[in-house]
Parts: sequence; structure tokens; C-alpha cells
Amino acid sequence: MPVNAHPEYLAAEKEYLKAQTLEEKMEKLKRMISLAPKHKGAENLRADLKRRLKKLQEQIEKNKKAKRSSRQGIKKEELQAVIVGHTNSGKSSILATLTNAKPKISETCFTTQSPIIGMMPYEGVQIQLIENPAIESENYDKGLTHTTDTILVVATEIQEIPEILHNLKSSPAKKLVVFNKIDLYTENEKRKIRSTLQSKRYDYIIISAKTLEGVEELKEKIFKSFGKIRVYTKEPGKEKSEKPFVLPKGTKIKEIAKRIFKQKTGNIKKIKIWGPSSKFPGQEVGMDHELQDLDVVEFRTK
Ligand SMILES: Nc1nc2c(ncn2[C@@H]2O[C@H](COP(=O)(O)OP(=O)(O)OP(=O)(O)O)[C@@H](O)[C@H]2O)c(=O)[nH]1
Ligand SMILES: [Mg+2]
Repeated sequence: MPVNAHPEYLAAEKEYLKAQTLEEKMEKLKRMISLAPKHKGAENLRADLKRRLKKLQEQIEKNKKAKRSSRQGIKKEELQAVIVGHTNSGKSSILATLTNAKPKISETCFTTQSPIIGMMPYEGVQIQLIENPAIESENYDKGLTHTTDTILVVATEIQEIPEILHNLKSSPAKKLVVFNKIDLYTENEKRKIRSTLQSKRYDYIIISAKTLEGVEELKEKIFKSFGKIRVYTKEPGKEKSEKPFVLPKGTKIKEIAKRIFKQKTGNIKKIKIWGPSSKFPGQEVGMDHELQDLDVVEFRTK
């Protein structure tokens, strides 16, 4: 110890070496600088610490910029969910199971370093899913959680959930708890997990990205979380459209009519409906009829 450093300085140095993120490192380094010996013999040490601090600050700024530009590259689709959770919880595995994306999956921590996008087809609609890097890493993009519709909170232990939800408090998105790696538990343990999740009143689902248990139900829950309905249209005597309209719950027929016929809704002579909102197949209804998920509407113009 040629510069006769104070024990407090040495303790700060230890913490600095243990720090996980760049922000944490910067904080500890600032403390080291404030505790560094002030005498002339320690001049080099002080200069070195300041150099390190400058480098760290530059690195942090660079990462922030990269994050901003990577987010600019993500165009938000109409229906979007972001996958959030600790490292190794299986976020990439879930993304790979549900979408066309091919993220790297590995047992080593912090494999995903930037957001990864995938598209999940679900009964005629496309849902955009984004894996956010681990919540405890410096690559985690909090901004994504503010603009998305739904957040999939991935956890493999009950205790993680409240802490992650707390972190997401400022986000207006719906939160769906996805308890992953359920294949690692016995039936008895599973029952306990289920009843705990229930008692905490989480909107939750238990899955295994490995055995695919619960994955179909997860897709359905993701779609339902958006609070949207799918409505197909058909022309008289023809099959229903391949792609549905995706509309807010409570939408009335006139909204679809406006989209299809623009100013010419006056040309519509007859409206028929099949599906959940109809009393019987082909029921004749008016413009104010409220639509439900999976309805089929037929407009007759003459
Ligand atoms: N047994 C079991 N293992 C799983 C399951 N899902 C993921 N894994 C394994 O858990 C490890 C981590 O999976 P990833 O999907 O890479 O996890 P991640 O959350 O994306 O992790 P990072 O991107 O590194 O933060 C891998 O070895 C996966 O094979 C599961 O349902 N059951
Ligand atoms: Mg990953």
C-alpha cells in the first residue's frame, strides 16, 4: 500500500470491483475518488481514478445512445407485448416458442444483449413480441415497457414477482405473470405455486418453454390481454374474409361499415351476422349492433 490508503477507501475499492453494472461501477468509483488519499504521493492514483471515471461515463453515454437508436429501429405493431424478467428465466426460449424469431438460448447469464423482435400469428392476427434484455442488466430497455400494450413478467420463483412488478409500476401496460420452467417441479409443488399465485391475485399462467405445457393457453391469454375483438366480413354468397378486423371491445357495426364503405354507408341495404353476437346464424341486424370476438358480418348493398 504505497500511497497509504485509508481503510474506507479500500472498502470502497472492494465494492467497486464487485459492482455489476456500469452505473453501479461509476457510483462506487466516485466514492473511491472522494476517499482517495489527498497527499502528493497519491497524485498518480487520483489521476488514474479520474481517467477511469471519464471512460466509464463515456461508455454509459455510448450505451444509452445505442439503446435509443435500437429502440428507434422497432416499429410498434398494433398488438405488442414485451417479455421482461431476470436473466436465465427463459425469455428467449419463450420468444422462440411463440414466434418466428431465433434468439440465442443459453444457460449462461445475460445472453440477450439487445431487444429481439418476433411475430406471433394467432388465429388470423399478428402479434409483435419483444424480448427485453434481463431486467437487472444495463441493456434492459425501460422505455419499451412504457409504450407497449402488455408485459409478460417471466419468473421462475414466486419471490421474484413482486420486485419485478414494483419495477414496472410506472408502466400503463397490462401485466401477465408467466411462471416458466414448471417442468422442474413435482405435481404437488405445482399445486402450491398455483394457489400462491392465485392468492396474490396475479393475472398469471404456468408454462414450460421446454415441454410446451401451457403454451397454447399463453397465446390465448396474450391476445385476450389486449381487450380486442376479431371481426370477419363476407360478401353475399362468399366465404368470410381471410383476415379479421382487429377492433376495440364494444365496437358497433357502423364502425366497420365506415371503414369499408367510407362515405357511402348509405348504400348498405341489409346487414347479416353470424357468430357469438348473433341470436341465430344469419340474423339481420342494424348499424348499432355491438360486435363480439369472432363475429362474421355481411353487408348487402343492393
Ligand atoms: N427446464 C427448463 N429449462 C428451461 C425452460 N425455459 C428455458 N430453459 C433453459 O433456461 C436457460 C435460459 O434460457 P433463455 O431462454 O436463454 O433465458 P433468458 O431469460 O433469455 O436469459 P438471458 O437472455 O441470458 O438473460 C436455457 O438453458 C434454457 O434451455 C423451461 O421451461 N424448462
Ligand atoms: Mg435471452
